[in-house]
This record gives sequence, structure tokens and C-alpha cells, in this order.
Amino acid sequence: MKYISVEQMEAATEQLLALGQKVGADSWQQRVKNQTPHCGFGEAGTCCRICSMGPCRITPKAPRGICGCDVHGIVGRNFLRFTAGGAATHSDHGREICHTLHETKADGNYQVKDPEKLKRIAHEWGVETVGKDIYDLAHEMAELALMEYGKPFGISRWLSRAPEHTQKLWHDAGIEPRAIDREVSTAMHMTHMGNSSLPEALVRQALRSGMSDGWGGSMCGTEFSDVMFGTPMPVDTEANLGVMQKDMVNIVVHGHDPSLSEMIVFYANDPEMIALAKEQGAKGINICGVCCTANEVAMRHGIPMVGNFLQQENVVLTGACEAIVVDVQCIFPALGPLSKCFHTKFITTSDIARMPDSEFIHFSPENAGENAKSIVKMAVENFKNRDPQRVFIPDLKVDATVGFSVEAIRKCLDTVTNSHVDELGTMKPLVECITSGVLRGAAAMVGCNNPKVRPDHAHIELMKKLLANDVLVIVSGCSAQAAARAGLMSKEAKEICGAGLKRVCELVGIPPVLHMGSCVDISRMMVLASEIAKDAGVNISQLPLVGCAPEWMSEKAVSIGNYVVATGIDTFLGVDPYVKGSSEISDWLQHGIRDWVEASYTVELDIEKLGDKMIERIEEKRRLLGI
Ligand code: MSK
Repeated sequence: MKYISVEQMEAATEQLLALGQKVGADSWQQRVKNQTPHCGFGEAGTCCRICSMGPCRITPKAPRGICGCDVHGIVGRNFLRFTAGGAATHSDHGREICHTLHETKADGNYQVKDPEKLKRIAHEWGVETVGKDIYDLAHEMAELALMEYGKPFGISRWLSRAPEHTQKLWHDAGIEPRAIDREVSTAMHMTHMGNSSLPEALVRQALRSGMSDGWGGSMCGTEFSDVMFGTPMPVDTEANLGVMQKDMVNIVVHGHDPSLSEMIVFYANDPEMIALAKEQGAKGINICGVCCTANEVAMRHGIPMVGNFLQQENVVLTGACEAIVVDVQCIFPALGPLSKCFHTKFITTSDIARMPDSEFIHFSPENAGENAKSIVKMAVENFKNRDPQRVFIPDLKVDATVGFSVEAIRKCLDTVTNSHVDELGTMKPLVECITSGVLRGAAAMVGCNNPKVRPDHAHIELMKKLLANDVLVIVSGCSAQAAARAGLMSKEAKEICGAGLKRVCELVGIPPVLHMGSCVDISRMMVLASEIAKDAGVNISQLPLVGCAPEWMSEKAVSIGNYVVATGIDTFLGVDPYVKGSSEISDWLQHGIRDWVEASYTVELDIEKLGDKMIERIEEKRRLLGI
């Protein structure tokens, strides 16, 4: 199969839902119906419940809460708290990675797989590397990174990666993040009863809080994951529900932190476990991924990607899932009761994500090997409990090439020019393609699925439109999976591109949609934008580059949006961030912040128009640059 349409994916879902109904399975589709219509106050952001005098809801008759806060203060506080939730979540993921780095040992559960990257970061941070044992260096860097979360003075170390102009904008706007946790605490403090209600101040802290994620916690997560698990390089894989295999033990890994999935992948390849699977009557063990964990293991090991956020229930509905093993974030509690309708074991592993109807196996760097092995064993031994009559794996599967870290992109470009500017390669060929007009620009497509938008449709249709208009697409998170599952990450996808992009794909040997990883890896995109701007000799905000989250749903996505826009990249949303109740907050986000960071948000719920606006913005930037 070359491409898979949204209609084909929807038809498969319908078949799975029908089978689910027979065994009494609940579904998100049904729960959406139960929850519709949604609360209008919640949707507009005009309900305040930060103290117990209310909840206060703003209406024309009641324009102020009991404390006297107006609608703009209420919407702004809600927006800031939403951002803080996302920043805390991503950053805590990054913190866990730093702790894991601190546990690395030559003969331990986790090793340093990219020592050169570790040394590069150490040089950036002014840490001496000469004559140091690599594990001593790893532990020293882990401690320094952990200090980034709570240091009493100074600003994030990672900011120095941005062009000087951008750093100055951040300084002048007062949005340079200090310690990562401090920006989340400040956000919570500012929004406590009796503190900030001034829209400008709330929006400013929302940007700063987002910055502490993208240029703080997420960057720690991405960079030190690369150090431990290897910096992604292009690798072939497959995507969509058809990657599950009828005659194999299927273990689905879901969540975000690669510390768990890396170990599961390792033990699934253990000859002892494979022999055990064969004893149980299976041909072997098949690992596949859901959500951002899928991105993590696909880009480092070529593990197939079975589905994104709104596909997580489908995986269990196939009846062929022996275990769905989760760590943190974006996991439906629905998986507990749903797994009970089948033989599937729903295994939770983190104190951060405890859920009813799951088997909890606590996972930590110290017990990782032992526990990963017992999880794999539990899944393998569950194969005999599968009911073959209940197995239905939709015949949908396409090829994908994934794993375009910044380092990988540089290398690919370097191969074309053969210039070997330095050992790390160069962005210059990409700049030349954009300047000459062969490529019109680039779009960073990110974010989740949301039942408010036809799932995957917005991601896929927008991408096709951008490709046809010679816009290179970089992707991460569930947007990346949408692209992979549709066939847009295969090298053949060049056929649906405009002539210029097609030529670039042929020359460089890349697909037109470049997979940059999971949602914490949007920090990679910030580094990429910084490097392109430096090589082009312009500001990030001048680049014909836009960001887009057409189906976003989580607090993390709002935090991401805030740091992307704060980096100078115009950002387009297909779902309103609960701010339409305040003309002032909407105005700050869609216009006012441009004076601080040279970029702003556009919210457009009509996907066709959203695509047109993104292309218009790219063309406008080209005109302003005179290219
Ligand atoms: S998993 S935050 S649904 S991208 Fe990162 Fe997907 Fe959104 Fe979760």
C-alpha cells in the first residue's frame, strides 16, 4: 500500500467499533456524544474556580466575579494555568530523563550511546571534558541539568543556542525563563486568588512559562535522551494498524518517556523471551508504538508506529494486543475497562500515571532491566489467552522513513553539497533552496488529535496542500504519526509534491515530510530554526517558516504554542485555546505579542482557510525578504 486515506482509516475504525460493541466495549466516540454539547463557559474560558467563593461565570448580567475580576482577567488566568500545566508536564519528563542520565553506568541498565553529543553539550555549558571518564561527565551534566530546574539565579542555559537577535527580544520582553520550575510556580502564584488580573502580565508569563518548557525542560528531555539512547538518524519503518501481527505476541508501548520503551524493546529481542513466545505458539514478539513513545522508538529502532492519540483504543479493539504498556501522558483511563473486554493486559509503570483496572509495575532506572523483562514475559504468557475469534487487524500498512534529528538533517544536506563545512554539516543548501524559490518555505506541523476536528483529516489534508505548494513539512508528536500512517513519510510521497520540493526530495533522498520526533522534540525544531536563521543571516521571524497545530488538545500543546510563537514563528491553531470569551486576551495572542517576539497566533477553525493563511504568511515573508 502506498497511501492510506482518512476514509480508509475511518472505515477500519467503524469495523473495530462494531466488534467492540459485541463485547460491551465503550469508546471515545460514544463518550463524545455523551459529553456534547460542551459547557459554553468552559469553552470560552469564562468560568473561574480558583477560589471557593464561586465558581463565577461571566455573563452580560454578571460581568465580574465575586472578587471583581473581569472576563479578561479570568480568561487570562485560565490560559496561564493551562500553559503552566503543559510546561510542568513536559519539563518533568525532561527531569526524569536527567535522573536517568545520572544513573548511567558502563554495565548498568542505561549507557551513554552518543558520547560526542554529550561532549558538545558540555562545551556549550562551559564544562571541561578533557581527560574525564564519560560516565563522570554524564553524571556531572545530569546534575547541572537538574539544577536548571531550581537554580536561584540566572536564566536557562539553553537560550544561548538562539540567534543573538532572538535572545535580545526575549530579554527586552522579560520572557527569558529563569529556573524551569520557577516559571511554573510563578504562573501558579500569579493566578492565585487576589494576584494578577492584568491581561498583558498574564500573557507575558504564559510565554515565559512556555519558554521554560521548550528552551528548558523539553530541551533537557530531547538532548539527554539522544545522549543515552542515540541521536536519531533516518531509519525505515511501517505505520498504521496493519503493523500488528496476527501470529506474533503484540506488545504496544504508549506514552512518552523512552526510558521505559527502550528497555521493553531490548527485552523483546532477548532470545530467551523469543523462545518463550514460540513455546506459547507465537512466531515471535512484535513491539509497536502509540503516541509519542511510538515516535521515540521508531526513530531510534525502526519500531512500527501503530497509531496516534485517538487510535489508542483501536489497538486494543483488534483483539490481538497482549499488553499495552504505558508510562506517562496522553493515556486514556478508558484503556483499563476496555482491556477487560479482551485478554489485553493494561500495564501502568509510573507513579505519575496511576489508573484503575491496570496492573502496576513500578519502573525506575534502578529496576528497569528486571521490570522490563517481567513485563515482556507477562505479555508473552498472555498470548495463549487470546481469543482468535475476536482478532481483527485492519489491512492498513504503509512505509515510512523517520528519524530526522537536526544532526540527521545537517548530514543529509551535507551529502548533497559534499562541502563538509565541519563535522556537523551545514544548513546552507536548505537556505539556498528557499532563497532560490525551489522551496517556498517550511511548516512545522505538530500536536495531537481532537474529536472536535475530524481526526487526522486536518493534519493530512493540510500537509498535502503544503507539499503541493512546495512547502517542506517537518513534523512531531501525533501529527507525525498522522503523516506516517497516511504514507506521507515514504520517499514515494514526493509524487504529490510541487516540482521544486519533489526535486529537493530526489536530490537529498528524503521524504517530503520530515519526522523530528515526539512532542518534547519540538525543541529540535527550535534549534533547527535557530541554525537556519544563523546560516541565512536573518532573524528567525523573517524565515518563511510557520508552525501549526490543527488538532491540538492538551495543556502541553498550549505550552508548545507559546514557546514556538515566542521564538518568532507564526503559529496557526485549528482549535480555540479557550480564550474566545475575552477580546483582550485574544487580541494579545493574535496581535499584541508581535511587538515583543515578532510573531503571533492565528486561530482558524476552517481547515481549508487555515492552510491558505499559512501559505499566505509564508509568501508574505518571502516578499518582505525580497526573495
Ligand atoms: S502524544 S500531547 S496527543 S501530540 Fe505527545 Fe500526541 Fe498531543 Fe499527546
